[in-house]
Amino acid sequence: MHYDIVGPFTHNLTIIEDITMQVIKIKGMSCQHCVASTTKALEELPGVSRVSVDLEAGEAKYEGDIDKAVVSSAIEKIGFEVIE
Ligand SMILES: [Cu+2]
Repeated sequence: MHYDIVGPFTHNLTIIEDITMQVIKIKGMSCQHCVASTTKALEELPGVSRVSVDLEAGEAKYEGDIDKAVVSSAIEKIGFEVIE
């Protein structure tokens, strides 16, 4: 019996990469200083990388498989709120 594992495996890797890119909505950011604090707080979390914060959208994107409660508390610690 022959199984072709190469095709499906490669395909799954692409899907996993999409899933690990997280988007959260943050309330309270009003200037570039807030963006910098938020970026720093997220980058300091273990396993988080490729952080990008959008001030106008009130959004942060990051890559990483981390409990959202940990992310929320890190954001709350610097004075903002994760609303989504
Ligand atoms: Cu600010």
